[in-house]
Amino acid sequence: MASSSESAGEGDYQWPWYQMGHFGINFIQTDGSKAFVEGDFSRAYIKDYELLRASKRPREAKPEEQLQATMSGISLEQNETAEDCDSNEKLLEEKDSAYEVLPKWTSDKKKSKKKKQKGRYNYHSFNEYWDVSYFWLTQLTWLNDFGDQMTEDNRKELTKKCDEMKPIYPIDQHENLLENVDYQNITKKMIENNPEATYEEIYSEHCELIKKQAEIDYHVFQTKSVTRRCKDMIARVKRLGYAPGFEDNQLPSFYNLEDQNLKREKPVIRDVRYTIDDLYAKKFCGAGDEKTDESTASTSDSNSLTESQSQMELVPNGSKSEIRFNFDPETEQHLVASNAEKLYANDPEISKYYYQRYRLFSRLDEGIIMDREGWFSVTPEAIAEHIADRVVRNNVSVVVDAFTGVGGNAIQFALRGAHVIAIDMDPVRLKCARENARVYGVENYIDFICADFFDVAATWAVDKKLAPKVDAVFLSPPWGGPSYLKAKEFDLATGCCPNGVDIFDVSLKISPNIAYFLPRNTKVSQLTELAIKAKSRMEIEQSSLNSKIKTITVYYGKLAYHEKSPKNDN
Ligand code: MGP
Ligand code: SAH
Repeated sequence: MASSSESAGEGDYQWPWYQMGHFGINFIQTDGSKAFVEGDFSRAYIKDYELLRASKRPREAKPEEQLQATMSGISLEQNETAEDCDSNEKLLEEKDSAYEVLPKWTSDKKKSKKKKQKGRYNYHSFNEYWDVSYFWLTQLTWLNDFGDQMTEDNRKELTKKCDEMKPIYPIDQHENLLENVDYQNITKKMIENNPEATYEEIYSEHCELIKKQAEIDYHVFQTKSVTRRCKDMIARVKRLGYAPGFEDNQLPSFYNLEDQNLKREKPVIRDVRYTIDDLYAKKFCGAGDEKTDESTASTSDSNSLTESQSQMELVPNGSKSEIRFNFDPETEQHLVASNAEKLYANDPEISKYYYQRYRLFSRLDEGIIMDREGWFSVTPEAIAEHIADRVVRNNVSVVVDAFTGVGGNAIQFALRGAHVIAIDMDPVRLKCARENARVYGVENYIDFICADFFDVAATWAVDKKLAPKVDAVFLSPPWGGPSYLKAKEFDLATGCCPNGVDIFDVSLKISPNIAYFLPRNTKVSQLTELAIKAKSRMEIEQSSLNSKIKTITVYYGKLAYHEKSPKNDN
């Protein structure tokens, strides 16, 4: 490999990027055939200090302290009780300690009443759920484990209280809490290991363990809810008879890459079979406002369906219907990014991003909306700008953003002059993307398609008539959550969800020009294997943001660095 100080990114790129090295690898494949992959390593030097500084964290808002505050319902009251009964001296054998150690439940009565008035309730963060459920969760499980060490009266009293404490809307996993094995004898091990432990020590450990388990359950529940709302949405779309695509494989030829001022006419998308954009609905289908039975039909499904129903309206129009997504500022304040400080105050995983908020969207205060996953997966604006700068040139004018999320990349592709086909299977996130594109003034240059990317690719492969001519595909799938850096190397196949190798395979059916946005610790060997499939050169570009390598973007096809390779020094 030879290194080169040559600037590959000289010219009109906003951020400089450099070729760092060139490689050629011979492979002998499992079937014995030979393959050769040629490619480059490069690095883009991107800076957003100003945006980072503008997002600064106020001194008093330390998430650790706030986390403590949330726990205070347990720990503070527990301390009071501990003082009251001088319980340091009371060991396991003393009958009533198991009951007296419990903090008093008072204030939550109000909270549960409040929830009742609201009717069906969606929790927008684990802390919100924990806030209404921790007394019940910790005390009912305590009763289950240690009830036999209480007096009959106290046991009865606690049983009654637990009933009152139960939140009106526990998550599915907690509906029959005592039948859930994960919550049985959760602290018993600790006693086995430390028979001298006081009830205070045991109870404190008990609360920690219950919280950890509840958090796991909450995230499983949320993930399932999102999956349900995606499936539900897609099923509805299919029932309406929509197919994702464009009739006559034509997108309008209004793209003028020379037009840096973006003075383009509003694109006229002909015969869009399925779009969530209500502008198109009005223009092409003359959509009215009346809801169909389908949109108002209530189902017994929880959380997810309520949410997706509130997100969309199915609008009848004679034999045709159109799907509209409208952000409702009254009921969806939890999505407003500038409000997120409170919502995620005790969620360090997300508040970390809040204090970098303007680097995600420099116009965040102008109406950007995001759900929880949006916060940790949106591409920082400066990186998205650079990727768009790399992708939207050399006559690339139609870009498929296969995993649009809340639109960080789609917006930049459109700002750079591309027409974007933005796909996401989550109606809530796609709605965020559309609203965010509106904030940046580019919603008319983006087609929003709520569908599973695999379905779209399969439809376009089978029905060539529906497939638009696509110049490049951008891939930024889920990496399995913020913990993707925990493993030394990120496995493309098992780390991405859906499988990252399958994603690449279907993308190749749409275009050989692919930009793949991935974790910085992705296995390089897997990336080169993709180049064999693509029969193309490749380039692995590290995005250095303020001197820290944040992510990588791997370019295939004509998006990869194409200059003659530098001479090998050896
Ligand atoms: P990060 O986890 O914040 O890394 O992700 P960082 O900043 O190095 O964290 P630290 O704790 O090591 O300092 C960096 C960026 O990767 C995010 O801002 C997102 O743009 C992107 N990203 C992160 N996740 C978990 C995903 C994901 O699941 N999908 C996609 N497409 N991008 C992600
Ligand atoms: N680049 C985006 C972030 C993408 S996060 C941004 O800057 O905002 C990944 C997205 O992929 C999520 O929104 C998720 O809903 C979506 N997704 C996951 N599986 C999908 C599939 N099979 N088809 C389409 N979208 C999918």
